[in-house]
Amino acid sequence: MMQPSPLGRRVTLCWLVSLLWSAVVLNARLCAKSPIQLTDVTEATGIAFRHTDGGTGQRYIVETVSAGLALFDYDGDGDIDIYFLNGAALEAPQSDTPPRNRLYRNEGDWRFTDVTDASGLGDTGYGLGIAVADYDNDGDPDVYLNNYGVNVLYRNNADGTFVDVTKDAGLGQAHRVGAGACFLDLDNDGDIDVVVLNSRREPTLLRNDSPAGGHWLQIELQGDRSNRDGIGARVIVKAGDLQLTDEVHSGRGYQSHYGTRLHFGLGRHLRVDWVEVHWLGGSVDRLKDIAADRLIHMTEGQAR
Ligand SMILES: [Ca+2]
Ligand SMILES: [Ca+2]
Ligand SMILES: [Ca+2]
Ligand SMILES: [Ca+2]
Repeated sequence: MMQPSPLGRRVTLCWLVSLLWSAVVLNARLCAKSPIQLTDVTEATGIAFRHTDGGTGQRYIVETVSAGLALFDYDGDGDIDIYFLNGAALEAPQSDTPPRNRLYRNEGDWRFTDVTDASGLGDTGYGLGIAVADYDNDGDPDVYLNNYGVNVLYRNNADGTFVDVTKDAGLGQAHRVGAGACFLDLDNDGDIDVVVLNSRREPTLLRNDSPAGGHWLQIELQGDRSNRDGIGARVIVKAGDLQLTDEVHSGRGYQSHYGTRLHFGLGRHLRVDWVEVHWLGGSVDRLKDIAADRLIHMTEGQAR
């Protein structure tokens, strides 16, 4: 077999060095121009939640899919808080301290406090899906949990605590594997209905037939410079002593999406003083003096 000449080896070596150098330069340029730089700050936030999947080792479906979470302002202070769903033991008997869902209050500046005990939201069911909305239109967000097992509805008491109203609401279907759950106004009558996906069986549709409660406002955004659906926009609604904050997300709960319309319960307020939309990119639109009980559309740049 012919051996490569010394010149051939030098050419090959130069070619390899040149290729490596080009890759380094290209990588450096890509990094320098990247518009996204993400830093993992989890440890400094105070969030110590760990998801439990049941741990049988059998790899049941629910063990492998993790769970949804919710981002919402549970205490009305304008900061978006985080609610994590947890699993539960599937075969072994429950321990004295079973895994629970966890609620973390946003303290600002990327710091969070575990307020699970104080809030009463430490459900111990096997959580998969979650939906958050003000189902009773009293001006605070409520929580629906879609569990492997009994589903749970929590009403917000407007003082940082929640109460389990599952039985009062006629819910609590047992022995179903629920994953996706949606809170939306299916019939456009101003109250929030529920749609639940159950594994291997028909879905559940829950029409809200509660007696007429508080007033409400629904808002649908259309972006121009940011993005068409206003994803990422923060919306603040002010009505008298009530100030509500919500965000437009591109998915909600567990593998669920039910549009980008935001629903705000207004309690006794017949009019809204103003609505502010903080679009991605920093621009702000503000509409003033809006009648309640209607859907409004806001377009980016419409009300500067
Ligand atoms: Ca908050
Ligand atoms: Ca409510
Ligand atoms: Ca409805
Ligand atoms: Ca209704």
